[in-house]
Amino acid sequence: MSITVYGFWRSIASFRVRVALRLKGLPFEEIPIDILSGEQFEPGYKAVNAERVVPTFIHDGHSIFQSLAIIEYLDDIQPTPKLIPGDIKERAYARSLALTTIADVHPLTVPRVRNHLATTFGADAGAIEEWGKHWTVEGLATYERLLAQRAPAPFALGAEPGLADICIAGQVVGAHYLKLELGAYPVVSRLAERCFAMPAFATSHPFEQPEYKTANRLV
Ligand SMILES: N[C@@H](CCC(=O)N[C@@H](CS)C(=O)NCC(=O)O)C(=O)O
Repeated sequence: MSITVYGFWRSIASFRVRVALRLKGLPFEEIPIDILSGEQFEPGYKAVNAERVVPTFIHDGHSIFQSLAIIEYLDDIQPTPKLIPGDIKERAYARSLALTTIADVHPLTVPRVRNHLATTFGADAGAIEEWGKHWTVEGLATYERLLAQRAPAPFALGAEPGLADICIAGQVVGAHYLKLELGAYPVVSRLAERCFAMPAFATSHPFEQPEYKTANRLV
């Protein structure tokens, strides 16, 4: 089986896919697309992913985009360990926790939004950073409220990490970029610590990617 991921070291959506692949023990090659310098808009990449975002996942020549769709596909082609529960109520809960960041929070902080704030509304670097902090904190606070209603045991849905944990850990990665204090989100923090104690999560963290280590940059 051949797996290629077009991704970027800093991309939280790419992080989600890297973790899922590593939890499943599936080897892959990652091709970097620098979304900060605009490589996602180049014609060559448009042919790979017409949405012009990362990640794009290629399995034996078949292309899939959107991290949630990719992780669901991975659960289909490699059923163990299962990242999405079989029980329909649990599955819906896992997807709900996942979509909190995938659909509601993370899209507010991506480069195309930050660039639009600068070019259309004249936001300077400080204002854009505040914007990112605001939505990242909103995401953490939302997860803290949600996890207060059903405590992780020890992961969001039970004994093993899955889709929901991957997404919550990604939200915490956003906090790491912005050097946010996590003390106000103890349940989220403990869950993230549990996740990042696992090699699949730790080695997928943006700060562990070779491009980050060489460039040593945050933006
Ligand atoms: N919902 C998508 C998010 C895709 C996305 O927005 N990716 C970001 C990086 S995390 C990107 O490529 N942004 C490019 C841009 O904003 O121009 C997923 O989960 O895969």
